[in-house]
Amino acid sequence: MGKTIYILNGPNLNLLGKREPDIYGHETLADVERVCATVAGENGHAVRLFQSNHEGEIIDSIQRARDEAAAIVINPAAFTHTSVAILDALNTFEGPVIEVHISNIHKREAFRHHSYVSLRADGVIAGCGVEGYALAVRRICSLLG
Ligand code: CA2
Repeated sequence: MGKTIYILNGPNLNLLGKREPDIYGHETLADVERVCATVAGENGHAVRLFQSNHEGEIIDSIQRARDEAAAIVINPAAFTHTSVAILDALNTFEGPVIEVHISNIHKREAFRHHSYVSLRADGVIAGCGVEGYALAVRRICSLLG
């Protein structure tokens, strides 16, 4: 039976495609949702995309995923590098988790090199642009079977 994959996005990613295209590209979150829905649909699954600028709302969505989703793709944005609370929430989720970064965080400032979320993630994709989200959904589909 088809399962739901949550695609969670942290602060400022609502600006995707609208600012700093040299780093984050021209595609918007709506484009990301469309491509991810296509990949999931080809495998009999569905996606739900969520973005928030607020840490607590991201934690709430991870807690909702415990009841509503079989897997999580997450780009926690700047919270990647700061949030033990998001790591704790992800640790309560039992399905596969893939962490995505549009830019290659390891090629950027040193403070972006550490990720709390990587301590939980089953896979990490960085530096593949927004295509990284589709790659993550493809991987999730393999893991879900
Ligand atoms: O590369 C990524 O996906 C990041 O998670 C993006 C975060 C950054 O803090 C991480 O270190 C790496 C920033 C998201 C900001 O998104 C924007 C999108 C368009 C225009 C401006 C900001």
